[in-house]
Amino acid sequence: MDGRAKLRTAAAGVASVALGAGVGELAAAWVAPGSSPIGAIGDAAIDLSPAWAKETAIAVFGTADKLTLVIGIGVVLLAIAAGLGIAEARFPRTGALSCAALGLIGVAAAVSRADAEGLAWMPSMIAGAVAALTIGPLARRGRAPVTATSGTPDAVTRRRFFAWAGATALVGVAVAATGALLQTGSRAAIAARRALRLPAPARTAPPIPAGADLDVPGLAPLVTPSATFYRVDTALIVPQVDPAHWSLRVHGLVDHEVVLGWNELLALPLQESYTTLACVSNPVGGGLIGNARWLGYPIRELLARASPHSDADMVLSRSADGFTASTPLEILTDSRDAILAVAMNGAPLPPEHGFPVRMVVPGLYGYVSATKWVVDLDVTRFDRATAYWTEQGWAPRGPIKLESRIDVPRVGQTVPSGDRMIAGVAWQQHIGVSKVEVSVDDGAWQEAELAPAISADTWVQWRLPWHAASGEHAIRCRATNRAGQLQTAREASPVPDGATGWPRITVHVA
Ligand SMILES: Nc1nc2c(c(=O)[nH]1)N[C@H]1C(S)=C(S)[C@@H](COP(=O)(O)O)O[C@H]1N2
Ligand SMILES: [Mo]
Repeated sequence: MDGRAKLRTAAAGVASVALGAGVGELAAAWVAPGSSPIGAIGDAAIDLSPAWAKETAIAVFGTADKLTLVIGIGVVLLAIAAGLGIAEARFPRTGALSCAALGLIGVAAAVSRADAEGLAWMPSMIAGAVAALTIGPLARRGRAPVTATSGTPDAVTRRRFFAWAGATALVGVAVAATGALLQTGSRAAIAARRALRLPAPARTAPPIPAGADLDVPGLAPLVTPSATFYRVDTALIVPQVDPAHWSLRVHGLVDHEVVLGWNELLALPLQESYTTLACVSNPVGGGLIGNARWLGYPIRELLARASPHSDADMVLSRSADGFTASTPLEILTDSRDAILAVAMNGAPLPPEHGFPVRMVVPGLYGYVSATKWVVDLDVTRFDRATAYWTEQGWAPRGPIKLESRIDVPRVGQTVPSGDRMIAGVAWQQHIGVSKVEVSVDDGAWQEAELAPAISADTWVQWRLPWHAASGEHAIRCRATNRAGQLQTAREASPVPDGATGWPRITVHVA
């Protein structure tokens, strides 16, 4: 390759990487605003660089240190990209593979963050893939077209190459700018969440009773880690609410309208409690349920300030993205731990679980109570207002039904014969579970060992030793609540107010 061909293939590399990085930034704005490729690599660079380097950077660049870092990363990346373009033209695929590797570095940087989103890997993965797919064809165009007579590309093919490379780079810059613009809204929210120091609870959660976690391998842990907690909402893009601009308005059928700001909320006496959330869409045996330790302020106290009128019977909560839930007023004003939660399992709410503030109400399915990114409480009446899912045919009120689940053995699992354990969970929040029974192969119901509950607002674990003989076996379970009611055997689908039926699994014993 002559010098000019080298220049063109270098330009091909720069254009491809610009396109990849641009698409990656756009993808980040869409699926994981805390994990943009450049941002993730920049944060990793900050974490990995020695203290003196950070101090020098701050001393030299002051508050522009982050911008300088981003520009620096950009320059280094483009220099690498130029080299990759030349390499790709010489040794086809080396540039493409290196682009993919660059993407993987971004993925590693993004997923290793303490607060990585579930899709944190995606933006850098997409960036690497786009650059890898673009660099080959573009580098070929930069290098190959030569005329027979002079041995160099004629003016037309040269122009055509630069048109292609220029368009690629331009599209890259345009999508990067769009992505960066779309991320500006999230940036303040992400920064605020990272900087937040949670206040100490005025009342801590009761200690978990000894033996509440049976520690059976394969059994759902008693407290669900936030990273694996189920997520259900109507938001395609996770709303990014900056707490500095957050407020909650309580209005409607009240004597006094109340507006609560973020700092005011944090200054109130906050309480910790364990509550098991469940989704009405959870089928029998399903995983749309999780138990966490929440920190928040009792909604009851806030409503007392507003002083609801005697004809009010419902609170329509609304989120920043327009979701609504209808919660019976009496449930929000009785003694249960219905709270405006700011923390989950000891950390600020993850953005996808409602940062900065969500509702948590023991005993009700999420669709009528657990509003994430909550900004408005309208005190109203069931005959005057309807919530999001009620308009889609779901019940206006959603008390959680008594249910149980078999976690061990897993559905369809093959287990070795011998002494095994059957284990699972059971729940009816705010009422509590008093008994779980198990039947193997339609035999007599045997009472399982029930672990102590954290509270009536949480699920409980249970287990039963089982001597497994080889062959196919069917296992069923059923719970009884603390009011003495047996879980119904009647099978109902989730619509309109929650699934029922006894869980049944079949296992193969070898
Ligand atoms: N803003 C908002 N809040 C919402 C929803 C939603 O779609 N939007 N879904 C609700 C439903 S149906 C459930 S089951 C719970 C789930 O909470 P999680 O995603 O934190 O597990 O959130 C509730 N809160
Ligand atoms: Mo739900």
